[in-house]
Amino acid sequence: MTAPTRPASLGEPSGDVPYTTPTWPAEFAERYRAAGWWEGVTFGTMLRTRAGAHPDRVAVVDRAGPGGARRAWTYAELDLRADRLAAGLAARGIGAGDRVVVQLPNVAEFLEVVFALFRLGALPVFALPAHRESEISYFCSFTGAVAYVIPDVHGGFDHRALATTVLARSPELRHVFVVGEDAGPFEALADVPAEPVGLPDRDPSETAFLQLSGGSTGVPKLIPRTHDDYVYSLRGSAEICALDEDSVYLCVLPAAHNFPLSSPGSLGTLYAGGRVVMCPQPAPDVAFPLIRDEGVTITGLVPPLALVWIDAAPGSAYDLSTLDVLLVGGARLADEVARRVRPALGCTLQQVFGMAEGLVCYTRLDDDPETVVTTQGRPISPDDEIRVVDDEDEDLPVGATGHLLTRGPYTIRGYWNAPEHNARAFTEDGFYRTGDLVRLTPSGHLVVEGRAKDQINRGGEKIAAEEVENHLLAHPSVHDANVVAEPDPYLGERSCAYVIRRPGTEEVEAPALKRFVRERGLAAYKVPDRIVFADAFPTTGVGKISKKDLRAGSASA
Ligand code: OOB
Repeated sequence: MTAPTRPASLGEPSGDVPYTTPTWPAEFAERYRAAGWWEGVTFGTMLRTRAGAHPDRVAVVDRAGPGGARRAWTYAELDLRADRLAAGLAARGIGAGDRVVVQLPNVAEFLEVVFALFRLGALPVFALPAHRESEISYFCSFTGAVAYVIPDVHGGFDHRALATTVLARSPELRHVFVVGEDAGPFEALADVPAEPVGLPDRDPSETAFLQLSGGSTGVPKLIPRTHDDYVYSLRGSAEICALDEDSVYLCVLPAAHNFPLSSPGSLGTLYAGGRVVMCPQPAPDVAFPLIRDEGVTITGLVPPLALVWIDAAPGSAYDLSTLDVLLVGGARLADEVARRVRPALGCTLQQVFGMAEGLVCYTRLDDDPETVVTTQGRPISPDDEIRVVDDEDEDLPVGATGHLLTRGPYTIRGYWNAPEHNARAFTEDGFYRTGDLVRLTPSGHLVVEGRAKDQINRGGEKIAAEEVENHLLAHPSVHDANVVAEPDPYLGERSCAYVIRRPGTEEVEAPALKRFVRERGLAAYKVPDRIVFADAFPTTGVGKISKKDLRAGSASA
């Protein structure tokens, strides 16, 4: 167990939540260093080195200037902005080990903020723009966050109002910083930067940030990633996706998610010295002109968006010919859709099967076309250990479908501050139980066949059934609730809540129940797509509720 260290000059961490960060046993850490996977490079140094090598190349472009104007920051500018923001944050008492919830859309400031925090040794906690009071209050209180970074308004939603509510519920939260034109009652991020102060480089083995797990439990788990492990995954991803200084990556998915962040994502692109273009919305009429105008070479999408782009591209007026590679992942891509990528978009498909906990698999650019459309790739690292096991943790032969367990140089050994959950989510010898059902092909590629975890994968957005069930159960007219996945032609899966009403209470209907859940401050994508009222739930032989039967639609009404 290690706790982040901080220079004495910065004073004591302001959050006093005791926490534990399980890490790699010494013999593994030594092995990963000796093999050259962990190079001892921090995010701070990574950016500084690139800025030194080519200060005038553009690092990040967005359309978030006044009236949607284009902004472009060079590597030297991004580097200086990170230093200046770090200095301003330090002057406000934010320092190493502090947690800062970052909830920003796809704007250049996202990178400025995270690199400033990396340089301070403060830990970004990556929230998604869709998160609301329920999620954000939990992140703030669970991590003891001292600051929360938001846009003013995004997608018509006023994040300042959300921050006001969150602030009232989060005793440790002292600062709200707002990106945008109107900070309201809070401080504008633009007013924070100050003359750079000489900050010592961080220890590359310490936790750099907390990423969110898709989760299958009542509350999301937080994933501690170190500079060493994450920078390695960036390097591996950049190599596999053939990124170089001429690469232009379009960040379409929410920037904080692990896929657009690191597979190869914005950070992998900066690792390679390329250019990140922040895309404010995934719709073709927004993304396609950006591809044409910025000469985008590579991007990443979840399967439902890939389908929308495939349908929109053939008749489109926009020249997409610069696009070399489309990564698709986050949820299973149907083979038939995979086959349509090149004919429609004129680019190479790369499937990616990854998880914020670590392991990322890619099909390779030189894999034969059949492998690319029918598998979800193979791991980044020769030191990624893959086991496919049965229900008793016994290894299965190649080709058999079973539970995927994994361990390696960029897969965590435990969630942040969750010892009890860790005992279930990891084997005694440190393999992460992914909850995915996979089989291995003789070539070592993985095929994702299903899922054993209690989760709904709604087009790449993960919903923990238990989290939604708890919100439903809070309604006075609900006796019991079970949330399961059901097939959806566009999303792959959507959520269906089976609900037993409480006898003798007012008879609640589906729209009111959905509204109830939404008003409890749950992100909209977690609100059940469908609610079915039942008199009883199917049970297994031992009397447990059978979600398998519910998925098959057998509740008695
Ligand atoms: C990515 O990360 P998370 O943490 O949101 O979700 C991880 C889970 C996996 O355990 C698996 O259940 C599912 O998402 N998943 C896929 C998949 N890619 C992810 N299931 C089937 N096929 C795929 N290609 O989703 C993520 C992180 C980094 C890169 C890409 C995706």
